[in-house]
Amino acid sequence: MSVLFSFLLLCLTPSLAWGEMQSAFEPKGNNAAEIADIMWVLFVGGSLIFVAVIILAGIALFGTNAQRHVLARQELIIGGGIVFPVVTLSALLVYSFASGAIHIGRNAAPQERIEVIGELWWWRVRYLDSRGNPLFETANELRIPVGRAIEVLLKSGDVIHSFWVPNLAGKIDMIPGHVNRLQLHAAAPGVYRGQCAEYCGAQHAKMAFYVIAQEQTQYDAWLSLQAQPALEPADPFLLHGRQLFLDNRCGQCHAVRGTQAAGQIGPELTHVGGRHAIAAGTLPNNSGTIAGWISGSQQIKPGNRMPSFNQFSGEELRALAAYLESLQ
Ligand code: HEC
Ligand SMILES: [Cu+2]
Repeated sequence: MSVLFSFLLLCLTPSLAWGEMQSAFEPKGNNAAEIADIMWVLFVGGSLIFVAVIILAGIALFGTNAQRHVLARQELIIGGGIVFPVVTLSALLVYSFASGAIHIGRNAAPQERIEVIGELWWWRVRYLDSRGNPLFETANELRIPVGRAIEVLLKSGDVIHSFWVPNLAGKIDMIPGHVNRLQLHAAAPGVYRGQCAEYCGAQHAKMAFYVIAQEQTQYDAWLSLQAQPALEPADPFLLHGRQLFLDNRCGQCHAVRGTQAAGQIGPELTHVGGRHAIAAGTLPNNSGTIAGWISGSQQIKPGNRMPSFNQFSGEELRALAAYLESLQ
């Protein structure tokens, strides 16, 4: 009974995990599609064999004497007990290794390289030129052009993290002192959620990010915008916000290119207003959530490296948040 129950549960699991957001069952790129194929072959093959074994066990327990004699024949025992598992398991091994090798070998010459460094508990992202020198830095978001292979260099600044965007690729650990490589390929434009997949401390669950796949022209426009320094605010309210940012030592931890703020401890904020989310996928990005984060970051993500700043008046907080939101 319990065997049957666990089998039913097993059949249900994929359907529970089905969904629009962040799912390995809905591949949207070459590598993810290959992984999904391997998974289905193993799952369906395993299920068929499981059913066959249960039927044989049923015959052995409840069959007539004649049926049981058939089961006890030496050919069946050697064939079903030795030859079949050896052949099937070897074939599956070769199949999954071969697919894995294709998956690494294909797209062998990536045109774009992005470095992603796991931090407690967010993602430092650096776009690199063809010689591997950084073009600019951003955080918690990767933009990639649709249909092209992007190589992601994965590192860690502290503990082991793991980089996983289920709709686009497999999961690879980010290990301190070591560089792992992963190919990202998106077949269609979209916003794909990723998640740290290796427990890395108290706020591990709030260490997510987004991969935004765009058509080449939009992507190129984004790239050239990111390389620019921050916009000079025209509005006095935004200028006040910038002054507050500079006067309250936000720049000790954050960089805003084009200002004196050049801190390296926290995410780079030069174009923070254009990102999909803040605090590593924890909150949507708008002036309200930015204000909430500044005044209550320790309530939202306890233990993270940014202190809560509760010295600001409502007006000051609004100006500060509006300034950051304006950094598109
Ligand atoms: C001691 C270092 C430190 C100081 C000082 C600091 N921050 Fe932060 N800040 C961080 C860290 C670290 C994060 C990332 C936290 C996380 O997501 O886990 C962060 C995240 C943020 C984010 C979200 C960025 C994103 O893309 O996710 C904003 C906005 C921000 N800080 C604004 C400010 C402002 C405004 C000030 C000054 C009032 C400030 N910070 C002062 C360290 C600091
Ligand atoms: Cu992590």
